[in-house]
Amino acid sequence: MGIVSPGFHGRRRQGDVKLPPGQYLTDDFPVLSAGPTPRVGQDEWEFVVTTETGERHRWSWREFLALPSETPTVDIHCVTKWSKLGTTWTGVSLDTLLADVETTADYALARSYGGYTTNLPLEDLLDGRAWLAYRFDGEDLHPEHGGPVRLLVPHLYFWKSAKWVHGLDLLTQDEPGFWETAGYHDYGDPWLEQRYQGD
Ligand SMILES: Nc1nc2c(c(=O)[nH]1)N[C@H]1C(S)=C(S)[C@@H](COP(=O)(O)O)O[C@H]1N2
Ligand SMILES: [Mo]
Repeated sequence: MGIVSPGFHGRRRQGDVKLPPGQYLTDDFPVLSAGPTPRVGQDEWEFVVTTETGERHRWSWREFLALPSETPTVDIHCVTKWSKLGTTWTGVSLDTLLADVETTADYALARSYGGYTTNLPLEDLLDGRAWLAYRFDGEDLHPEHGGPVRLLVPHLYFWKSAKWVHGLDLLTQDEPGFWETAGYHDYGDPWLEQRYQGD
């Protein structure tokens, strides 16, 4: 015991960590919400995808939980400059949810209970890059962190990961959401430091 081979890929040491530009590490899990925390019970929660033709696909909590889940471990990066590494979630991949949704849309607008919205290209929700997460660190997702269900899109700044997510509008034209309308970047790639419009 005690010998770690050079190829060991377990817990990353501080010196090995590559953070996006301008970010610092935190072990805390800060809460960032633009308004009060909506209390959405699992029984009333539903997820609704509305396509560009107005077709609606909906999942109740029960139907949602019956879908195959994944347990991704990912790094998250907030535009206020904290990053948290190796966070583990349980959720349903958007690939799974959108598998039978027919669409030619290029954009998505996520809608949350409470009115928050955020936009992203539809392709950024696909190919194993986005989940509807309902557990964090082995426990039901806490309401402050978006429970019962939040969007998790770790390759973009964390404002794109809509808490208390209620649905997705699939759109043929990009439509800015809450923070994007307020001057934040339309796409928000942390590695390109796309914090604000014009970055
Ligand atoms: N519905 C909703 N989702 C949201 C927000 C919000 O205010 N409302 N804030 C965003 C921002 S700016 C960040 S950094 C993360 C924060 O998630 P956390 O509170 O779980 O850390 O949620 C994002 N999703
Ligand atoms: Mo944020």
